[in-house]
Amino acid sequence: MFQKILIANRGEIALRVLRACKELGIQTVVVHSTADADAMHVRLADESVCIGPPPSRDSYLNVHQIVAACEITGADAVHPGYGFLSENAKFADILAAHNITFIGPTGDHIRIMGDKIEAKRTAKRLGIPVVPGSDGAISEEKEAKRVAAEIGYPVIIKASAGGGGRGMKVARSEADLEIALQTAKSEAGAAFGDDAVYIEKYLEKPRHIELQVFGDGAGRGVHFGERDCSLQRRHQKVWEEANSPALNAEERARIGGICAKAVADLGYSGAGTIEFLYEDGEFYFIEMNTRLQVEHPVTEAITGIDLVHEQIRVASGGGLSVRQEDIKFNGHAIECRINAEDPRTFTPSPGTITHFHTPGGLGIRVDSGVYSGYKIPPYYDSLIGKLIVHGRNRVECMMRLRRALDEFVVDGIKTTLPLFRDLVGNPDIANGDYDIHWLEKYLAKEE
Ligand code: MV4
Repeated sequence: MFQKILIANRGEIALRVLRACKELGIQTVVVHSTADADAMHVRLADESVCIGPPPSRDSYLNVHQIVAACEITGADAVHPGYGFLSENAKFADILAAHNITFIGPTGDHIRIMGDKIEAKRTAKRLGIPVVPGSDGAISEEKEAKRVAAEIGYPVIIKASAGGGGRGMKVARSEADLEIALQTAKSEAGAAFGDDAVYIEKYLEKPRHIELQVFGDGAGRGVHFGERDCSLQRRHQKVWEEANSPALNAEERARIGGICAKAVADLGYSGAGTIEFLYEDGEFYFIEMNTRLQVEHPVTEAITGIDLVHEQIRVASGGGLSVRQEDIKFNGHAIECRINAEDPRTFTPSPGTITHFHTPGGLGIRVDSGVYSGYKIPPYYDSLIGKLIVHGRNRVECMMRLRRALDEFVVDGIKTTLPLFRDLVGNPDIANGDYDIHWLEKYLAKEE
C-alpha cells in the first residue's frame, strides 16, 4: 500500500480523495495555486505545496511543478481527480518514468480512449455495440457521401480529438454534408490541432447512459451498473441518477457483462466509464472516460462501495475488493450539481459565501469544498458542491431530495439550487421521462 498520496486537484474532489486516504491510513499531500491558499483541501491535508499562480496552466496543469512536489514530499502516488491532468497520457507516462504511481490507467490506455476513432474501433473489437458509422477518419466528401448513404440521414460528424460535445456537426441530408464536413474539419483543426473527423448515424432522442467499470490491470473486470446523465446543458451534466429510470435488471446485467468483459480483455486498470447513447432499447457506444467521474457518488450510494478506495487498492497492486457477484444495486440515488451560477443563464457567480448550511438526515450526502465565509475564486469551474440523495426506490429518493433542497442554504452568491427545486416538482422528471434534449427545451420554455 502507498505511504503518501499527492492529490493533484482542488475543490470537492480533492476532499473526496483526501477522505479515502485518511480512512486507509495513507498520508496526504495537496498541491494548490496561490488563489487556493484558503481552500478546504489545503486545510485538511497533512502537507501542502503551493505550485504556482491562479491560472490552471501554471498550477494544476503544471506537470513539472507537480512532479517536483512529489519528489520534495516523498509521495509515492498521485491521484489526479477529474479534469486537469486526469486524462493526460503524457502525465501518466512521466510519473511512471519517475517511479511515481499514477492512480489511473496506463498512459497507453488513456491515449487510445482520448482518440475517439481509436476508442470506437477498440470498443467494436471488444464486442461493445457502437453507433453505425465510418470505420475510421473521413476526409473526402465522396467518402462521406458514400458512408452517409449507407447508414442513412441524419448523420453527425465528430472530431476524433474532440469528445464531450466539442466539434460536432449534424447533416440532415446530402445537401448539408459538404458544409458540415468542412466546418467540422476546420473547427477540429483549430481547436485540437488535429482535423481528423468521423461520421455516425445521428440519434434524435437518445438518453445518455454510462457504465461504471473497473479493471484490476491483471485481466479482471467488473461493472458497477449505470448512471443516467441525460439531463445536461451545453454538454455540462446537471443531474445524474443511478440506476437509469429507463433500464431493467436484465438490460443492466447484459450491457454490464459486455463492458466488464471488455475492460478485462483490454487489461485495463482502475476506474473507467463507458458512455452510451440509449434509444429504443439499444445501446450505442460513443466514448470511454478513463478517470473517476464527478457523478461517481450515485454509484457508491446504490452499491455501498467506495470507488476511490478501489482505485487506490488497484493502483497499489492489491486488486479489487469485490467480485461481480458481490456488487448489488440497492435502491435509487440522484446527484444535483450545485454550481456557483445563475440558475437560468448559468453565468458564473464567484464571490464570498456569507452563509453555507448543508442538509442532513438519512440518505443525504453533500460533497463540497466550500464553507461559510469562503471566497470562490473566479479562475476555476463553478462546481461548489454535490448533493447526493439515496432512497430505497426512486419515489423515496425524490421525496428526500425535495426535502434536502429545502434545507440547503447558500447565501452571498447565486447557485443552481433554485433550478433543482423546480426540477424535483416537474412531472416528466418525476416519471423519469426525459432524453438528452429535455433540459435545454425546458430552459428555453421557462425563459
Ligand atoms: C451523438 C448524438 C447523437 N447521435 N452521437 C454529445 C457529447 C458527446 N459525448 C456525444 N454527444 C452526442 N453524440 C450520435 N451519433 C448526440 C450527442 C449529444 C449529447 C449526448 C449526450 C448528452 C447530451 C447531448 C446533447 C447534445 C448532443
